[in-house]
Amino acid sequence: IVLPGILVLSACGNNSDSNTTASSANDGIKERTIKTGIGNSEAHPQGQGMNKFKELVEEKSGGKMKVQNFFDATLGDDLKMTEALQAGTQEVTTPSTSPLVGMVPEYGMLDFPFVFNTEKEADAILDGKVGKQLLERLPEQGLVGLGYWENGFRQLTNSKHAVKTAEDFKGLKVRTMQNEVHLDAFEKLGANPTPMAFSEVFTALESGTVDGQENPMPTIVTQKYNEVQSHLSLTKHVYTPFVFLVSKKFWDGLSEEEQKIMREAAEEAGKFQRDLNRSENEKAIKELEKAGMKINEVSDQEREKMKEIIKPVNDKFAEKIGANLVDEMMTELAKVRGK
Ligand code: TK8
Repeated sequence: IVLPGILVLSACGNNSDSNTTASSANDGIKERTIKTGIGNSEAHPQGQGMNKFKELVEEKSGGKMKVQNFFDATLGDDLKMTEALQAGTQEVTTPSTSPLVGMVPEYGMLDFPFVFNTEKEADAILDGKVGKQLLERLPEQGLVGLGYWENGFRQLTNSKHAVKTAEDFKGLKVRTMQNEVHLDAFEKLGANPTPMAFSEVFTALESGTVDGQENPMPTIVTQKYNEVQSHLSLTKHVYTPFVFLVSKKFWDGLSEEEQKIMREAAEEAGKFQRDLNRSENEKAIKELEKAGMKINEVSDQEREKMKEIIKPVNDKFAEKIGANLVDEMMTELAKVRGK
């Protein structure tokens, strides 16, 4: 009676021993707290997406993995939070790719104005081979990318006049993201660009440090830029994404099961976030019109002119970034367009 008992016990001991020593990365789900931060408000589709991520991680981990969301850049702006991920003092952030070009220069190709015409085109590139290659540049920077969420097509607001033609950009002081491509493109159009972190934008508009800014509709409406901006021009000049980032230091300590939970939650919440973001566009325009903003469309012909003016900027950076990857993006885009 005693012998079999001992055998069973020692077998158990051996098993759990080899589990913890040989590969602790495989032993289930631990109690963890995941601190996330974003620049936008909780009401923004990005904030709603983070709430969805929290819900999914907590559900999939049976409540063991807890997500703590911080909004409104309370943990810092995109660049600062990304650096905190590298240092391992914050676990997750979903910044715009644009301010990350100092870490991954290749992300600059997503900043080329007038490259994507539709969200479908953006999805095809970001979820396809090109987007994946860009994610592969992240681990050497201490970051793990779990895919792309949507910031969206950027539109221009300002306090001076309606921007209907390429000439109308002349002399406008415009806040841009901290990104060389955006800076050069606005300069080429004759505007006076000032790069600035996101959390400083409202005050800069209010004080008149800058005349205008550019962001997708959900941001314009949730940041209440209409309180300090009279004109909204639907320039749709560039599509910029968010990238879902995890600290590599944190990621490497997770078990396979925990990594799977994070991956699935980021992806599912991302689908939810993109849908929500897209449904907000029309609503936001109506709301801002009601709030008294003067809104104008920009004709395709004028957008074409703007594109021509900016072309040398795209060409210059394509060479800097690596023409091969840019060519691959253009070839993929042509396929999506059926050309
Ligand atoms: C939020 C930013 C913002 C971006 C910008 O952290 O800076 O204008 O569009 O949404 O990523």
